[in-house]
Amino acid sequence: MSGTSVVTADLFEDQRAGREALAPGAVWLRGHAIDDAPGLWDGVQQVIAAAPLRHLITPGGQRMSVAMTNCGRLGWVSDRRGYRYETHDPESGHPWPAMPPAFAAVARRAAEEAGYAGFAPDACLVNRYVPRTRLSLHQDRDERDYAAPIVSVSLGLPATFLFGGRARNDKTLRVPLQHGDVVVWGGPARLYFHGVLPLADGLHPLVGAQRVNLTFRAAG
Ligand code: MD6
Ligand code: FE
Repeated sequence: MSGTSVVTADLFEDQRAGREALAPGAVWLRGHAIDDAPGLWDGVQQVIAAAPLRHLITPGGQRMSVAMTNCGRLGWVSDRRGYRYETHDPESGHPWPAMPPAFAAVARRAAEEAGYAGFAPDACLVNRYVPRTRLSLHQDRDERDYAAPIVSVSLGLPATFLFGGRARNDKTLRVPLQHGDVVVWGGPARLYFHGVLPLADGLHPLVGAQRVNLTFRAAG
């Protein structure tokens, strides 16, 4: 996969420290959720106790290497019938666990910081990566309304996030996401292709030998 390293000079940089524009509408907020991370991590434990992580099957029949679950009114699911949001966990038949209040507060604050005031997510997709897990280039386009941004919070091991463009084979930036980083993504970049390179080995003091990514969406 071709790519360009994210070095400061490549980016349109804002005045504020820790804030880098990836494209019009997409902002990387370095360390924005670092103080919230322990509380978010507690919430992740509660969510996965109620709705265990699982490897979904793509419509093409492949088992995803990322393990996923959800909280909030809607949850993202994939199976042979396609990708969609559902109110109930298909594994248990129960509604997805409620979104912990701290989750929505962090997502709302990050969105506002990025220029998207009033973000009210109804879905939080929890993605768990262990070493060698990757997420191939994709667009997030199963939400009903693309006016709202997506807010992505990284916990645990670092990962290289690939940030492309409108077309699948557009050049990609490589964004080194760390524990506590947030990416807010909307407007003209809302449908840009993106993915995650295979996770490297490591041990994070809070999260262990894994990376957990939370993506908040206004899905329905
Ligand atoms: C991840 N994130 O970082 C995967 N999608 O683990 C995504 O696929 C993603 O970070 C839409 C917007 C932001 C993201
Ligand atoms: Fe995505």
